[in-house]
This record gives sequence, C-alpha cells and structure tokens, in this order.
Amino acid sequence: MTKQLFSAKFRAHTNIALIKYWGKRNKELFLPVTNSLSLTLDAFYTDTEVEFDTSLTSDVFYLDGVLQNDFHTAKVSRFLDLFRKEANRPNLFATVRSINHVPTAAGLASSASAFAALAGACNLALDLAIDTRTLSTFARQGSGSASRSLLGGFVEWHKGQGDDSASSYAEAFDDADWDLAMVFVIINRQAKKVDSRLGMEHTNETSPFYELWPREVAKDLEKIKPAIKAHDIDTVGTIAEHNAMKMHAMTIAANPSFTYWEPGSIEAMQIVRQLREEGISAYLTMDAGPNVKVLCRASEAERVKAAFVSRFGEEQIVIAKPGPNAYPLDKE
Ligand code: 2P0
Repeated sequence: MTKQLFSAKFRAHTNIALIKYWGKRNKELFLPVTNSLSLTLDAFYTDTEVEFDTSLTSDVFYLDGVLQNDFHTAKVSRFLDLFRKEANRPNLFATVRSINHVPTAAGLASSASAFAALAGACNLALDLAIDTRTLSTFARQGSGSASRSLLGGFVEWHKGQGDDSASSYAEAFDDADWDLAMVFVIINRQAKKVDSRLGMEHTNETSPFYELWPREVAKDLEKIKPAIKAHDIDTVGTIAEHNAMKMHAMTIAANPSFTYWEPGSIEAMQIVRQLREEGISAYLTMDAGPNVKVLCRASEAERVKAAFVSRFGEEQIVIAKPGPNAYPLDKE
C-alpha cells in the first residue's frame, strides 16, 4: 500500500502569566484550581512540524534537531493520542520536529509554546477544523500554560467547572496594543532544578498558605482586568508583582521548603525597585525558574534593559513586545 502523509507546521509564542496558574484540581485532565491571565510575547516561540505517516509504527520526536528518548517521546505520543482520537485514526503515527526559540526549561515557558504549536499543527495536518477555544482545551492537556499560547495579547484561561474538560479553555481578554514591553533578565539558561509540575503539586499538598491562594487569585483578577482595559501599567504591574510574590512565598512555606530564586534573581529584583525609585514604571514577575521578567513601557524598555546590562551582560537581557496568535507556517 502506498504511504499517505498528512503534515503541517505551526508557530506559537510563549506567554508569561501576570496572574499565575499554580495547582491542578484534576491532574489527568490538567484542570486548574484557579483562572489565570497572561501576556503572549513575541521574542520566544516554538516552530513545530508534524507529519502523520501511514507507514510509521510509532511516533518519532526531534527537538532542536535531536532525536528524543522514549520518556520525552511518550509525552508527545500521549498528546498526539488526543488528535488521533478526534480523527478516528488510532494507528496513525507521526514524526514531530520542534524547534524551540526559547531557552528550554529555564523558566521561560517552553512547554507553553511547544504544546500550543503542536496542537495547531495537528489540527491543520489532520484537517480537523477544531475551533480555537476547543483547541485550547487540547493544548492544556500537554501543559496547562499551553492553553494560553494559542492566543496573542492578554489571555485568560478559565478554570471551568468540575471535571468538565470543555469548560476549561483560554480566550483572548484584550489586545496588548499599547505602550507595553516585558524585559527578560536571563539569570540562568540551565534546566530548572524543580520541575514546575512537581513544584506546583508539592506546594499544593504541603504549603499551609495554599488555602489562601484561590481567594487571592480571584481578588487579583478582579482588580487587574479593569486596569488592563484602562492601559494603567502601574496598577497592572503592582498586582502582577504581588501575585508572583504570593506564589513564590507559597513555595518557601512548602515542606520541605524550596524556591526558584537564585542570588542573581534577588539582585535583579533590587534593580527593579531602584528603577521605580527613579520614576520608571517597572514591575517584576517570576515563574518556575530563576529568571526575572520586568513589565514596563515599550518606550522605556531600552532604559530598563540598560539598568541590567552592567550586572548581567548584554546577551542575558531580551526585550519582548506583545505577541500574536499562533499561526501556520509554510513547510520547508
Ligand atoms: C503559569 N507556570 O501560569 C505558571 C506560573 C509557572 C509559574 O504554568 O504541569 O508547565 O505542564 O500544566 O504549564 C508552568 O507550568 O505545568 C506554569 P503543567 P506548566 O505560567
């Protein structure tokens, strides 16, 4: 029988949460404890090509040109299963080639752009015509934050109800078409020590402060949404910074305690506070890694960058602007 190929290529950008996702109520379906709200950014993205091939007997996964082991391939295969099921083709395997334009696993959300790009590519390759809202529920099941990377600008991921997968989707909250940037201070490009999935689970199970988290997130969301609509960077930044600090405080209070912060992270935080004392609107957020991201005005981003360059080096500081929806690419 002649083999048949169904292929497509997609690009998705990373996103950084201003109101964080930190805990699942259903681990199998990646259903979160709270809503979260992010900004998609242009500087970091993943390009993924998927080629379903009727002659293959198992999936094959290349990341940045390197053939991946069984452990990493199994994660991709479980994700491809969602699309095989949708297409009613349980035995149609694929070669996945993914290029990360993101320092992988350094707290720069590579899994978000990776699973969003793969979801987009599978949908197109198999001609499934899944709408973006539903596709975000698929992306979510690769990595929670991937649900938000299908969309550009400010994005809200709704926690949904009970065990209803369809109710936990991401949607555009607002475009970010104003004087806004995020400056990335890359403290460490190495893979993080505590994987975010394990870190959030451990925090959820052992931190006495976790029970406060859902209420804090609800309050922060209520306050940040009108501030985003009003383009009020100081209110947006103040709420986002406090939300991140509350997340990191929970990890310190976990038992055993842990933190994603490194000495360089704390130095970067001090520089952010110094910038504010100088009258610059600069607010930090941090994720499951040591890197510090600074929300600021695009018109002041070069000045913000300059404040970090002498301590961390030019190549460690990246200015990002709001990024677009995920989109298809021409195949090579
Ligand atoms: C976020 N993070 O909202 C939060 C804040 C990190 C800190 O989503 O287990 O890789 O794959 O759903 O999405 C990183 O966690 O976790 C993350 P899984 P994910 O961006």
